[in-house]
Amino acid sequence: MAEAVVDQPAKVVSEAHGVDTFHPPQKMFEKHPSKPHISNLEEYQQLYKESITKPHQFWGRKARELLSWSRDFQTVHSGSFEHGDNAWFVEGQLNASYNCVDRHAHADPNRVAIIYEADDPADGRNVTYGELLREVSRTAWVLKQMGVRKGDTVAIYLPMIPEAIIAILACSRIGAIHSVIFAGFSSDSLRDRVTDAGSKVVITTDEGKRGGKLIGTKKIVDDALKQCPDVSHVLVYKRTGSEIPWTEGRDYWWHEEIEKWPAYISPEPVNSEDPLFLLYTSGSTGKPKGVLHSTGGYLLGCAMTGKYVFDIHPGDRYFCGGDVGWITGHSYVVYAPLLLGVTTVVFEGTPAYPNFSRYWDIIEKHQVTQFYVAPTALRLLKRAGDEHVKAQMKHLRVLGSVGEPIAAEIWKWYFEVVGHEEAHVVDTYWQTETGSNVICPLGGVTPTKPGSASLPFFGIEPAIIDPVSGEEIHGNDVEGVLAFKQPWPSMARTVYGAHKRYMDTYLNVYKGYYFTGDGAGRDHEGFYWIRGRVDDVVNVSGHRLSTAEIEAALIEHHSVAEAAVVGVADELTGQAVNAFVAVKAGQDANDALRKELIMQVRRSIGPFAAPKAVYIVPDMPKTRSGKIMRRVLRKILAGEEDQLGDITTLSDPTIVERIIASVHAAK
Ligand code: 6R9
Repeated sequence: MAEAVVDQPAKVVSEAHGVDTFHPPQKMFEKHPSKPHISNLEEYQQLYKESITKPHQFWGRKARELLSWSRDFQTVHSGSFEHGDNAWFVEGQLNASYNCVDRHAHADPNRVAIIYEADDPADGRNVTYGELLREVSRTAWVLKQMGVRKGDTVAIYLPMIPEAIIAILACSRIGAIHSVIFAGFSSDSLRDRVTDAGSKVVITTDEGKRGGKLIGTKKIVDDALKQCPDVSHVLVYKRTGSEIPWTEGRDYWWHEEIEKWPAYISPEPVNSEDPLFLLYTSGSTGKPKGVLHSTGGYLLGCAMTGKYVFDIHPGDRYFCGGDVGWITGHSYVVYAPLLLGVTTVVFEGTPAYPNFSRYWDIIEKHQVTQFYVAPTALRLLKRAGDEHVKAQMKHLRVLGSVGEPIAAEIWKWYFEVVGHEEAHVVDTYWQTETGSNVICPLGGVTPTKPGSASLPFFGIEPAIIDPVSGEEIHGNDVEGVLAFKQPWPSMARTVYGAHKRYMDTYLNVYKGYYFTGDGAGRDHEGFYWIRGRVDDVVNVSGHRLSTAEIEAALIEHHSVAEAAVVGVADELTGQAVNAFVAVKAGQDANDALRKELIMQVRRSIGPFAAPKAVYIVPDMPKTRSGKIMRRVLRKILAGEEDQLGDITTLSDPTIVERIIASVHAAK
């Protein structure tokens, strides 16, 4: 049992550093169906040590324990960072859809695999593992009949409906590579991704439904395909039944096609290193990169983190609010829960529709045990007010956070107001390229500090590097950029068609390391604090400041809803801090508030970090996945409003004009 942890009080204040340490709450253990997979921090440390010093032994054992292989492997790992040729479970063969579906369908066909929570709370349905096997098989047949072969890429442009999972698994069933494109992307972005991947088949819906609004997905596909002559087939799932344009001989209805085929197709065994999927992600410059993940290593990363970070146990109902169009949706809506044979919630809507209680109502209704979301959503919901959080949500054991640093204030709100201090908050740091969580607490095990992603996951050996000298900085209480010293199974293998770009972005920056692109600190206890992308670092009079840290200070002010900080060139200090702030409803935006905010940062971090200017704006320029595009803010301040670059990925491109107007009014 987890006595060592359970006996701790829920919260201990480390006075010397002024940071609170939280232990997994006692109540979490009381409502637990059994107990966490790992008993205590010491057991984590032992296993962690084994994963670093004997990775072959550790990963070989875990790969056999958590995945089913149609052919066993002899070589656990080969290759190196230097050569960019890492390979895992080399001789092994397996099939992703078999691991996600068949194993559980055989054991218990009536177990619910997917809870589909539709945009309209009155709609939705459940899909059992037995049904999932039949649906995936039929769809796999359809793809095959359309000419899709092992190693081909299939573009999936679908909203958050069960068919997105079915399409993903149907690809993997026949050894095809899925390339999911977030269904909020414009037709131009879709075109670029379909072309780069060379996809000949596109899967979409007639329309999507989100937050009560209709999205013309098929129309966007049609626009994109005007410039994709190689696409031969479009498979269209009927979601709303609206009239849509149709191209005979190219477009096919999902429901008509699947009827023609048997409910079973045998899974195609693939080599462990065969690609499973491509996912496009934006770099700091240039065109989006098609990050490629291979099969065995990626699946193991998902299963391992699902099990240990989220404490997944049989019978759990797991709800990740991420979209399948992003890596969070791939790993934690689809693969982790299904590999472990539990129920995953697929939510089509938004947290604000029909009202701000939507997430909490879903969690209550389906007795969700683990919830995983980005801080941006939590900020929105906190701003909306605690009165929307009426649900008890008493089955929740783990509350995850992902995608950006979570400010202590938001962390505490998540823990207290959402979790009633009965669930363990896990702030998970990772990237599209890492495949699965890399720095993260283990649910029910690791003590946490609000704002710290805590300790490395198994097999991850972090290094803090001095960006100026390029040397690793050893010891604790250090700051620098974050890199990893040894390969891990779920790391991306290449950038599709651009291996040199892969090498230059991740492996050639610091020889012998994988470079994350993030700044990080390691505190006196070895806990990691992610400071944000290194391109968001501001250097003021030789003080290296994290924009995230200043933002966290600003957000502590009771009037502030969201804050974004950028560095602008300054004659005197090299760079100066400029802050953009969106205030809560009903708060006045005036000079007094600006002064208070500057004081807030001075108080919280130090006078050197004080913003030189504070702009109060109606909202932030955010990508559809909720990340603030600071590049846009920097350009506006530099007076380069005509050189904003690609802003089509903003969730609301019209916000830019309004921000420009606010900045001009203030100047
Ligand atoms: C999973 C995901 C990756 C970047 C990453 C970092 C930021 C992600 C974070 C976090 C602080 C966390 N990031 N998780 N920063 N704390 N818990 O978001 O993948 O879209 O590729 O973004 O997101 O900057 O480098 P991706």
